[in-house]
Amino acid sequence: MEVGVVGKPNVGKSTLFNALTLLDVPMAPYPFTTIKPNRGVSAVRTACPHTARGTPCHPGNAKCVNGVRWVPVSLIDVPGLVPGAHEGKGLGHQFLDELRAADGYLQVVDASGSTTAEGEPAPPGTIDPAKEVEWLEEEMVRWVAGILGRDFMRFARSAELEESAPEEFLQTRLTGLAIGIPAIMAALRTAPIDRDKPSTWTEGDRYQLAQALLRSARPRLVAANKCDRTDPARLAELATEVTPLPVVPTCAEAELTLRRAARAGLVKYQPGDPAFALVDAARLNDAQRRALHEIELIVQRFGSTGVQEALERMVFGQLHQIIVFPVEDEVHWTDSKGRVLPDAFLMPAQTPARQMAYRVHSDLGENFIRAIDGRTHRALAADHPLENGAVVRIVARR
Ligand SMILES: Nc1nc2c(ncn2[C@@H]2O[C@H](COP(=O)(O)OP(=O)(O)OP(=O)(O)O)[C@@H](O)[C@H]2O)c(=O)[nH]1
Ligand SMILES: [Mg+2]
Repeated sequence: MEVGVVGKPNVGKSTLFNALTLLDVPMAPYPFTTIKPNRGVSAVRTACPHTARGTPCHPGNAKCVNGVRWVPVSLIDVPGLVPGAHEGKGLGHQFLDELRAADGYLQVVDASGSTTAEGEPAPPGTIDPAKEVEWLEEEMVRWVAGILGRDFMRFARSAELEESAPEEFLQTRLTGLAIGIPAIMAALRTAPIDRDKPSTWTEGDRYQLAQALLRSARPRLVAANKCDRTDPARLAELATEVTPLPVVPTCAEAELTLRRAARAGLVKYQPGDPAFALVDAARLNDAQRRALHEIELIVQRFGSTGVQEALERMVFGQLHQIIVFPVEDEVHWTDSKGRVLPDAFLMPAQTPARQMAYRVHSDLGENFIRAIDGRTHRALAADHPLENGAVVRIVARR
């Protein structure tokens, strides 16, 4: 699972990325600060099942803090995309290619409207963030339509000669994007084309197909960043204007400061918390005290900095992921070494039990006999769809 942090230059992508990963990639108030993609790991929260049992857990891959499990999610922060990126402007091709493997896009916009399309500063409220959302979709659609359209007639004719199914033809043309057959079938239904005659698909048809494919296979969420400098009425309008995309107001700068202050032991704060507390006010200098007071006002106004919420709405709401806890002993919820709930994995909602077994280990998938639900102790068949928070033992042939 990888989420791409995307948008035009200078909107706060790297600040949001640093806040979410606690890495330290360059950030600055001018465009093209990021010149090559940054990869890092963040985490989303879920209630740890250990709390229901009253026994402590022994987390391996996903730490547990006060009954909250933090499950890893990969992030990629790319350099700012500028108009014409799909034609290679501002190295757009290269950066878009880095996004091929991302499962969804968190688009950061400057909600305060003070950054131009090229990332230059502008007076607040003069640039429309809704247009930015529209524009990025168009760039991405043109990029995918461009991949599809390369040497199109030759490929289309040979697909017709070989009588390839249109979904397979499309999947092969877009291999690097790893789009599944169901999404391709859904896209094919939206375009008024002769499905079996790709040679008759016009440039417009290919654009429409690319748009439908991106919409279904690469969900987006808008982080309305710099919300600290944005009129609340404008935030509400933005949410209406970009419907059906969800919009989460964020203050990446505040989140980064809080996470770093928490790491330094200056404040008590867990990402996503609606408040924070000073550990020892006497240790702070005046500038730190003022900065934290400003952040307190932002957090009070919005309920949080919005950054953790944006990632979680992306992962759970847009990408429909659930968290599953594989165990080797369904009674004690332990692995072979007696560790309670050692792992927590993200997977698509309704993942069949056998598919989950493959995720844990390919041998477990291949030799799958049945799964056992750790709560009800019932046997689950290979195709049983798993639910969020499931504790599951896989029984496999040895
Ligand atoms: N007021 C305010 N400023 C922010 C916020 N988030 C980021 N910034 C500032 O916006 C500027 C740009 O931040 P970056 O994180 O470098 O932006 P970017 O989108 O990664 O920029 P490029 O890499 O150049 O595309 C910096 O001066 C940040 O401090 C925020 O929530 N509020
Ligand atoms: Mg950057």
